[in-house]
Amino acid sequence: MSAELWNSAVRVLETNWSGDHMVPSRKLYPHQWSWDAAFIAIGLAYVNPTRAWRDLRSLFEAQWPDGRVPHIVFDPATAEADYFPGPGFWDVPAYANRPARGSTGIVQPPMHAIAAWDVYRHAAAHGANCAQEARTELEWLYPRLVAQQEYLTGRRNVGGGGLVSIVHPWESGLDNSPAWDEAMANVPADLSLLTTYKRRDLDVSAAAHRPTDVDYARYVGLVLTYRAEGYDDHDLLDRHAFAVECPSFNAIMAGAELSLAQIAGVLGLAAEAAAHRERAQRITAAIVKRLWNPQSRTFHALDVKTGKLSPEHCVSGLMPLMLPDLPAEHVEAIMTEARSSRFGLEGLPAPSYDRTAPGFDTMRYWRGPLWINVNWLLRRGLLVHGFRDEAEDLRTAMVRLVHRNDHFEYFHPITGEGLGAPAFSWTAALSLDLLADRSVPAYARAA
Ligand code: 2M8
Repeated sequence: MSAELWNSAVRVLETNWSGDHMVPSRKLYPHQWSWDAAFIAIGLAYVNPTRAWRDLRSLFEAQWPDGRVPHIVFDPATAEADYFPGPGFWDVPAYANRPARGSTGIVQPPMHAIAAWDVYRHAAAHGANCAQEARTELEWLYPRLVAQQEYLTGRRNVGGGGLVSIVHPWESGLDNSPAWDEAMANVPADLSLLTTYKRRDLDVSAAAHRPTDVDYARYVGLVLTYRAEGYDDHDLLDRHAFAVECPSFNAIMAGAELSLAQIAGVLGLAAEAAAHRERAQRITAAIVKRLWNPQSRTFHALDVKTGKLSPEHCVSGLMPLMLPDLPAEHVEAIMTEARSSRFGLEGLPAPSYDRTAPGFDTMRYWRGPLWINVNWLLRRGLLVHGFRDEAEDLRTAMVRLVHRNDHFEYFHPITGEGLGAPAFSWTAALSLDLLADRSVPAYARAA
């Protein structure tokens, strides 16, 4: 099974390589996506570290002068009609040496430091040349990764409590999650926008899997207001209709600081390494303070505009498990939630949304189906806190699922059937990592 899965994953990554970057899927997502590039690099490191670095470099070459890393870098060779919302819709001005309309103006979770550190660790296994290349790439990336963190902790500290606010559900990567429902209900839904702008996702995938038109009208409206201000972040709390602190995004922020600490250590920057570790602790403490609900005993998304926590139990609530400084009480609570009938880590990996909720939808994306990337993060959390058996069960469940059902974008949370785009890059890349890497993160707590 391992060799078969390995070879099929390598084939997917070969097919989806576009010269200097990887597309998530040839048909549905024909450009480069930010957090996809990070997950992809982690797996690509085993088979072609040069491409893994190239993918990360392509993305960071499109970094904005203010430090933000755009959620999509557009491929100029791909027609506007091949993805909506495309470059013309985002209408991003030229910056640095990049032409206008080269990217979007929003971000995605900063997974890249975690990826860079993993690629670096694995590159050494490919011999001296790859180790030298890894060192050079790490040096190039480090200040850019730091600038990304500074943008997010600075301009995006909309709530003032030390956490990042996302200003669009697409920034979470968990786009259509019920975690945003309450906050999104306050965003105007102008359905007439969908006569001006045509959705393309419905041409290539089933409507039952995708967000509704009302959701899309809100998505489009939020971009239009952000775009109208030149994607400027001043007074977002008053000006912008959506500002939410997501437990998953912020856990990745803190995880990135821990990886930056490792990277700074390798680069001989001891004082910076200590500062990164401190920042990780501060973000962890802010997640506990701001996003924990002692009644539901899980982490929720916080609507910064209303000050209310979302009532929904989503897989994003389990993500703070990846943080080594999470207090024992919260670790235990996440484990209870992860083992419960809501997310039940039995046989199949965890679904994106509470199985027991009335709105649990086995087909609609991020409202029930299960994803390999979030389960990969969950496994990391299990390893960080010494839950070796559960981590191994989850690893085998993911490997078995992909082997049986192929490299789909996401999977049916009851039958395991592959859903969404086939030949999906991060599923393939993370399968390679799941087959190859049994190591525990360096900052894991002693078991
Ligand atoms: C999905 O998001 C895009 C918008 O960014 C879409 O629905 O068109 C999400 O699953 C997101 O997490 C992912 O990065 C992207 C590309 O795989 O697809």
